[in-house]
Amino acid sequence: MGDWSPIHVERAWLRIVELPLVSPFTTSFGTQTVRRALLVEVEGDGVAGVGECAAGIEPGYSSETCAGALIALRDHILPSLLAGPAADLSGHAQAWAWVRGHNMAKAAVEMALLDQAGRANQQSLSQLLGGVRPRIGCGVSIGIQASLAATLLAVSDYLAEGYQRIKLKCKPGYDVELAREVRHHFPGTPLMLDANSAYSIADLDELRALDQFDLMMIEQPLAHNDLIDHAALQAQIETSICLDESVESLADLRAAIALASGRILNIKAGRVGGLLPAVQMHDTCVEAGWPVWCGGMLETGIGRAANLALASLPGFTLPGDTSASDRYFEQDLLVEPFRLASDGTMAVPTGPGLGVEVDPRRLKQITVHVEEVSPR
Ligand code: OSB
Ligand code: MG
Repeated sequence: MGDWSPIHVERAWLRIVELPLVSPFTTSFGTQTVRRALLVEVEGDGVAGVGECAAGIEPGYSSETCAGALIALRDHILPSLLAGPAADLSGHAQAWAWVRGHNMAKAAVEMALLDQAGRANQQSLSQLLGGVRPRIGCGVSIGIQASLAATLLAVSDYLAEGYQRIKLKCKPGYDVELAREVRHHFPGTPLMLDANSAYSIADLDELRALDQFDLMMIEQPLAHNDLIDHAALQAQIETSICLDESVESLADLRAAIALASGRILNIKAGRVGGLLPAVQMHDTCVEAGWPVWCGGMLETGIGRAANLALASLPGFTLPGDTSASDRYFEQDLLVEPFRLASDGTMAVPTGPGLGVEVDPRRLKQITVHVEEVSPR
């Protein structure tokens, strides 16, 4: 982590934007047709920064929502920050350390501060975090489709674009045939499933049936807050379990490693309370021999830039859910959308901070709410 001089946060704004998705995204917990994102904008010492909150509209992935995060930031997190003196990032983070939970809200303001600090110090976020890779291998996450035929078509389209691995959302009853068909048509393709907590340990036979399809992993098969049953399951299936929802803190991760609740971690800065906590988890996983990859929450180009910077760290050895802007949106909110190269990689931004430029006209078009936060 590079050093930089202390920086003030003089003003802060909360903005909600809505971007329609190119196609509905269905998981075991629901369907999204639009990405509603809460943005945190900060300004101080003449330098601005912006961060994106990962929370969605409904609390189906975690307990956080866009609306709840707005209240947590407006009434609790940002007033603490605006009241404080100039500080470096860990000093600023102290201002909200007293707030329990609200990881996605904290991560959003942390992202804005890192963007501001990077811009003030002419360093990219990747540099600030200790990134080593200029390009990231990208996978794609495919929602539950209306038919198997539609799924096969989506897989073939994404592979043609270059994506390096395919993740299929699954749920009980929509899993074994899905994996069989996709594996049959795409024999050598790196393939994985994500259940978003849709199973219980009673579904052992159904989950064990997936062992025959040479999956890279199955993501979060069991309850969002479980580690014990995941350990029991991992001991009885060959496919590696990747944890997502179950790991929200370093304490969770240490327990998961000690219990062998899985073998791989999906790291999302939002879920774990920020990019710096995410880096700590990366370090812990590297030490434990757990490969990691960068997950996604259907972010706009702002959150996507942060994901790419995080994924440039050395332990991110597996392709992540860091897909190109056009996989999500007709038009992103950036001047230059993120594009996938034909080898399935994307460039990590190199400009200061997040290294992306928000298109002001586009931003205005998609803004549904904006307010300035008052100090305490
Ligand atoms: O479980 O990884 C997940 C999207 C929203 C909420 C949870 C998840 C996802 C995805 C899509 O799988 C990842 C992406 O492409 O951003
Ligand atoms: Mg997941």
